[in-house]
Amino acid sequence: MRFDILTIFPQMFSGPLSESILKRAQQAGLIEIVLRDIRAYATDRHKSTDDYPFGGGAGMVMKPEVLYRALADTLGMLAQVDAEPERLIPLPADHPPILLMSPAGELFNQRLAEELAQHERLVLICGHYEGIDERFRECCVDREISIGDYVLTGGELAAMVVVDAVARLRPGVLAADSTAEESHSDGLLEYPHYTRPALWRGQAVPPVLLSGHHANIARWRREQRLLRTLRRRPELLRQARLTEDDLALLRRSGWEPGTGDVTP
Ligand code: 6GU
Repeated sequence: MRFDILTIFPQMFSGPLSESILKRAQQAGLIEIVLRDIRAYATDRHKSTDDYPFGGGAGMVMKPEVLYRALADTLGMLAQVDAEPERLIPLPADHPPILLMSPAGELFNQRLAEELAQHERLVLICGHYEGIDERFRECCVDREISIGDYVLTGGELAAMVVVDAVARLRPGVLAADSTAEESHSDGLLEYPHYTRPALWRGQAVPPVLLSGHHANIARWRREQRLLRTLRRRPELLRQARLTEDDLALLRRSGWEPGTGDVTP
């Protein structure tokens, strides 16, 4: 899978994407991350990527032609775009999804990560300043994505979050099956984990985990996931895939289906 990242700060990506699992995935040829410096596509001698907003107001706006040329090069159509500077050249019908990282976008979650991981290529554009020129967004952006309800200084950290969450879902990037029971994979939070020693500073591991009884362990873990989700993120239960046994346990624990809240 290939990720094309358009940014005015390509150096921000060198750390997070070149360590650990993402490093190994790139070395193994499972993912490819191509950084493109938007500033290289500026058309004036000051290499400006932003300008004042029409109508006034605070902040700056990213210039449409600079973004358009950076995207055109990503899609192999820069020569065509530069040959006709007065006209919008339509993007190829089969272009990869073009994602704009923006706090005004749809909320990123595990479901969207799974959907994006189905594609062989994604283009991520890191927004900056007050935003990007609306005409570029209209012609060229398929989807706007936010990673949470807070404001970052730019889309770079958000793009890294999306690349990480999507890349780890690609076949071969993680050990087989390790994404099956994790938090959010089926709408529930994860069960608690323990490792040696069995008694640590007077704190024992739950005995069932030492019992070797696989069915009991599986049932205990399922219950822990349900109870944790109920206590921490009850609103997730409304979307989770629950069995009759799950529902019975949740009701015994004070869950009121529909409200997503716990009765004290
Ligand atoms: Cl994608 N960009 C910015 N600037 N802030 C954000 C965000 C993105 N997602 C959450 N906050």
